Amino acid sequence: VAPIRTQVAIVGAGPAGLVLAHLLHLRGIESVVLEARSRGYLEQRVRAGVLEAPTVQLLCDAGVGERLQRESLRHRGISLRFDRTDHHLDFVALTGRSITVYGQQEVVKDLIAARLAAGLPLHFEVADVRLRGIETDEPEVAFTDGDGVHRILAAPVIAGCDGFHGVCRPQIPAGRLTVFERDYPFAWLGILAKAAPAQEEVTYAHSDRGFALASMRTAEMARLYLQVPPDEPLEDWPDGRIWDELNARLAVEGSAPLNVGPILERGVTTMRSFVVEPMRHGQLFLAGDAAHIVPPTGAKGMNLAVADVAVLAEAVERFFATGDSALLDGYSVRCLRRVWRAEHFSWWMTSMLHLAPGADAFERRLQLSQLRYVTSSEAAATSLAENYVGLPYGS
Ligand code: FAS
Ligand code: PHB
Repeated sequence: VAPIRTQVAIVGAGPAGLVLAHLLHLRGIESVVLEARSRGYLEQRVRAGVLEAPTVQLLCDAGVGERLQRESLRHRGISLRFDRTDHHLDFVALTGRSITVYGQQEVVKDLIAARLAAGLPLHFEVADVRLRGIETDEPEVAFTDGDGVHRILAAPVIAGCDGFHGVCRPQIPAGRLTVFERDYPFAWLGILAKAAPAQEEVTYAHSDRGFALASMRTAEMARLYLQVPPDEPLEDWPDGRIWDELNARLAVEGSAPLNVGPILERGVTTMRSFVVEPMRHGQLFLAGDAAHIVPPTGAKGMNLAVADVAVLAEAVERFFATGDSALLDGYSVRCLRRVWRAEHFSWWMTSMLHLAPGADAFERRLQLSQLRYVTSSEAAATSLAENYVGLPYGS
């Protein structure tokens, strides 16, 4: 079968791959997206929930923010709970910007719909993806399509948007990458429940029983998380125990108990900080989780993926328009500035809010001092706020 030829081969149809494909299309650059899973799987997978202001701006400017504008929840800030008290941080008052709650799968749905409506190539359920010649000017992606046909996709630029467990990063010779990694001695047990959120805004709780997070997807759908030991078996957590523990950790003076409802989805997410440098090898450019992972405490994961591909789309456009590869050559360094800012912020929020097993009294006092400081000093609160709402691109 003759090779498919395009300008950019995109492996992975998560937020990184789909936003990249759309941004390239707006710039008149052709791409082909290869995705291992089915459309149905992608559109129901519950993951990130909070969009930074720059992410919302980018999606709206790119013409894929219409349903987001209509259906998302716009929040002024977040709450931190500790010392049995609720402390609200008003990001709008502190930074002039707000945050948006809109499930990652909703963003994915909107982008898939836009891609298919434009009749642009997006192959689901591909298998055996293998990169060839990434160190040459004519790299290729070999794969088996959804009908089991072996295909070759030839493109001068390959975008590895296939997530942490993808195949692109591992195809870079080990000696050419530096890995920075930190594992955490806890994980998050997350549930999606058909129950009205009991809090107005996203609420993080630091308690002597451990961390909890009360978020939401809609006015009828709550999204809640509990800190648990790493690889905690789900069967140790029947519904009743989940709700009791969430209530115990989130309770503060005068707070209402959570509304209980059927749990529609549950899972344990490992906590990890991870970055590879550089985010590029030859004509392969890594973006999103394929290149970096943050613990979800700072709600940065999906937002970083979008920020990476905003840089990559501009660099690719310059390359095909003028043959000038300067922006492509600067892609990794430019992305890593924002990546490391988000890595630090996510590590900092995680360290401040979680009760690490074996943490001694000194560490616990430091945590409480930090929590009291960020909720009493305008300077400290502004620092948290500007990182949470999202620093401007390129800062
Ligand atoms: P993704 O992993 O989203 O997308 C990669 C895509 O590539 C997938 O669709 C995958 O099927 C595909 N793929 C993989 N291998 C392939 C192959 N060989 N061939 C073709 N396709 C292939 N972030 C937050 O901010 N808040 C959260 O609460 C949060 N919760 C999370 C919960 C879980 C369980 C996980 C795993 C992640 C969570 N994240 C969260 C982080 C998450 O949102 C990521 O940051 C975001 O999905 C990154 O987007 P992508 O880089 O596109 O990677
Ligand atoms: C979510 O709503 O899924 C969510 C919110 C805030 C986080 C992580 C996840 O820090």
